[in-house]
Amino acid sequence: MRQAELFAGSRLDHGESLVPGMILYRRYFLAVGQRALAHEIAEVVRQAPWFTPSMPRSGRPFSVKMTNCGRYGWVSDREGYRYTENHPSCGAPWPPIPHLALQAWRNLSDYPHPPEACLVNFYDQDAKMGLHQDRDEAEFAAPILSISLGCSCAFRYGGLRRGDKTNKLELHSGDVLVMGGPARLIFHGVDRVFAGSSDLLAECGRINLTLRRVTLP
Ligand code: MD3
Ligand code: FE
Repeated sequence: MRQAELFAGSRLDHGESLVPGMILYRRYFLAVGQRALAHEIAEVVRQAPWFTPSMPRSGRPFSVKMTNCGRYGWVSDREGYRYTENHPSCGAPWPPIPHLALQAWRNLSDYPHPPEACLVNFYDQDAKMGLHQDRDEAEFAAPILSISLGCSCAFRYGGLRRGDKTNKLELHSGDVLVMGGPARLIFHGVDRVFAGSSDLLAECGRINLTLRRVTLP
């Protein structure tokens, strides 16, 4: 399919910088692109089933379930947070990153190397994600690119310190958020999901993909 049917605009006419380093591309994935990406993710989940991460030490489960694709996948359990090359329950290598997600990275990231990990988070209507930083990667010069699909959510972001003032933003299906440069290490989380706000996904809820560079190039 031609890019024009899948993606909106180019970065020049489309992106909106919210804070330095953080650019929001509203509805970057058009309806056809969202459906095609949702199908690619269904194939990822077939090869790498959802698992429930849990907190280091306490073992308390996350409300979000997840899987990964790419060379590395992020996992969390009593032993801590880390990137692995294999699925935590079946031991298989992670499936490849969906083609459309790689295209979004090439179009929007301005980083000259491919991403090595793509976390796939699934939120049901009660799931949320507490305020955190993503700092388990060795490479901080690469941005993190997030793609939202399905139900909308209330996303929260702050500054480089946990106590910094935070802002709220609604993320909708097809939105792409690029967090690079001075925004790469800001605190962020998901306060809530708006049940019934989309019927893109068969399972009612929200999927978020985050594409990341893990190692130094
Ligand atoms: C800001 N995911 O997977 S995406 C995560 O909606 C994560 O599932 C959320 O936080 C989600 O780690 C938020 C937007 C996002 C992703 C990565 C970031 C914002 C970010 C990295 C740095 C700063
Ligand atoms: Fe995060």
